[in-house]
Amino acid sequence: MTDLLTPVLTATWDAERSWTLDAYTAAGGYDGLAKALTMTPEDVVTTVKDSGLRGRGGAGFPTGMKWGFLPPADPEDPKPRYLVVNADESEPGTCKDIPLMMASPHTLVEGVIISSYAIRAERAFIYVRGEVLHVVRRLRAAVREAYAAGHLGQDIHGSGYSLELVVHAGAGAYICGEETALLDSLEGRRGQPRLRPPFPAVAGLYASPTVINNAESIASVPSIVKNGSAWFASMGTEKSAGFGIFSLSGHVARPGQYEAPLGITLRELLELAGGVRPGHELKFWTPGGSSTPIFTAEHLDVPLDFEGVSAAGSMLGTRALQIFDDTVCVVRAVLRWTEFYKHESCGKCTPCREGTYWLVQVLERLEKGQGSEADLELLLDQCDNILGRAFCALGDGATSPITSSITHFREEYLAHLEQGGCPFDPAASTAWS
Ligand code: L3W
Repeated sequence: MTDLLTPVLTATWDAERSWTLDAYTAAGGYDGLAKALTMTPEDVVTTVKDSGLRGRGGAGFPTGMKWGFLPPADPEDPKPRYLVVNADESEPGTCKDIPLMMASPHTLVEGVIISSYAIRAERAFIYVRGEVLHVVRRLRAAVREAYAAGHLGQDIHGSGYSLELVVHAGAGAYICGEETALLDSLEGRRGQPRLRPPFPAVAGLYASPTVINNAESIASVPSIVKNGSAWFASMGTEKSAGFGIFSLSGHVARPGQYEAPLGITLRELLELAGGVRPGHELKFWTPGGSSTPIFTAEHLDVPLDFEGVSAAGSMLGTRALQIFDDTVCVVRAVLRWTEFYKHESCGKCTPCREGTYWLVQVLERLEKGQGSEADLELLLDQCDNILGRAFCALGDGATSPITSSITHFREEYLAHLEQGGCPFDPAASTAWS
């Protein structure tokens, strides 16, 4: 089964002091940069385009195409170009970028340098979630090492290309993972989403052309440049090329990060991860974090690529596979997620700010068995009034677990009403038997 794994980003995570420049260089690190600097920036963009790499932050937008949206330099109105890495990993269940940056920060730093060279940016930022101070420290140490080795700064390796890289810590707000809220936060303002268009590629940081990509996307670039676009495209599926980190958490024997080609199934991943906890059965799971409609045991063989998951009614998202066994009350799990969205709503738009508040009110009474069957229709109506009407994806994301859980587990919602309370023992889901 382990032949299903494709360790590239994770290849050196178990090496001694894997986060240091010495360990990274010993494993062939910065070879991609050396090669990129022999290519033209346009050729690097073409390589990434041809590889088929799609954004690893949730939306799956083609990375090379996004880079290609930058307007051509205008001599009449010269503006700097920026690269911004979205490392504000905060989605419930999503836990791939933080281990990547802890175990192998130079993979990201090298990716930043190559990507900035490709788009002709001379200043780049890594925006890290505020709560993870250990990650901020580790990244800053890696950036210092990269400067000292001449990988960053003026005239990198005599190429004539210069880049300054800043690691910026956010203040711990989920909304700052939304790309335009992140840019506002980076500019020193309260993080709230901006209206798009204009997209950041046209008017981003300080109203200048900006490429903003997820940390895993940028960390994938060095291996693509080093090994070629055909190598990357030979993995995964035709439309979802390459590999990705699948994060298994919850009721699974060996939770953790499994790097595999897109298109792998949960059934295969569960075999690698030792299965669901002994004596229990898979009840429901998220394919890509809490913003993606939940799946059930019926979906074990859905190919985990962008098209496969969409065709089955959800989203690949961040490949955060949260596994829940038969001891878990789906209503309680959905209520917890919804409380998160209510807490994290930035308040800018009414459907999300008011809607998430009301979703929690109704879910709370249903979970306590105090509502009525009409509350299910009320919940669906509330979701309908948020979906597509919120300013950014946070509102839509809040509705996904609710609508999908009612589709798959309506009977369980009704059981709460019939019994006048939750039929599940919360202690059973946390005890590992
Ligand atoms: C230029 C155009 N650029 C699109 C760019 C756009 C962005 C990218 C994707 O949300 C999803 C969300 C979460 N010209 C363009 C263009 N772009 N058209 O393409 O844009 P979009 O709007 O499809 O997605 P998004 O706003 O980036 C991301 C879902 O991911 N998600 C989130 C997980 C959480 C994290 C985290 O913890 N950090 O990422 C999970 O499913 O719900 O749907 O760059 O500018 N014409």
